[in-house]
Amino acid sequence: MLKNCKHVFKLDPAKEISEETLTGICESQTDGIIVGGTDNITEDNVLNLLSRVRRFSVPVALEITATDAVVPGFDHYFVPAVFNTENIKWQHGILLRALEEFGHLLDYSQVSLLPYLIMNPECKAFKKAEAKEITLEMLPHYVNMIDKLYQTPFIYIEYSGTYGDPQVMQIVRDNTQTSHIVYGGGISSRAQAEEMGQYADTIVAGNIIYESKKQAIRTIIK
Ligand code: 1GP
Repeated sequence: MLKNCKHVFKLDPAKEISEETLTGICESQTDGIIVGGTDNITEDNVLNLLSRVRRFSVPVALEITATDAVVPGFDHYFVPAVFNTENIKWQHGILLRALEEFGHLLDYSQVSLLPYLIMNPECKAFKKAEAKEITLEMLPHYVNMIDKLYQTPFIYIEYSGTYGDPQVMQIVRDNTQTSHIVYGGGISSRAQAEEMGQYADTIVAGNIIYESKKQAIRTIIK
């Protein structure tokens, strides 16, 4: 999943969502759903959301942020790894501990690493991951490290909660050869979706779902 998605919605298991909104989101023209969030992710709320989304035919992936809330039955699993942190725990430390515990149960064909550059210093994920601000001068080096040295399938430019800087996305695009670029943060209109969609292979809309279903659906681009 994601490689063939121009637009995905991110649903947060810790947030309430009405049946009407969920139905509108799942029956929309979006290419997929990612279930993921930063705080209060539990096995119960993930399972509950999965069973509600599974009534529809839209593909659904889990972004694993809590190792005790991994639930079978998703189409794919993403393991986030923050690359602009100096605390290795947030890049691969937690992942290694999870592999130690659950590695024997994993089907690696269903799991992808999702390398993040967190660009919004105000967002929860930035603080939680002890992320470090990336200057425009340093940005190409981060992108080259991920795209050309680690050669990861994805690179996720995260502005969670705020709309990002198109200049940043232009630099990311210009320096990426093979990694699939994902953009997320503050998309609440068609114009923003189209603008970020010029640089990113996939755009992610999250918060807007909980503000206005109608506006959320307008962010879908093909
Ligand atoms: C969050 O990138 C996603 O991880 C989407 O961001 O919630 O700001 O739309 P928003």
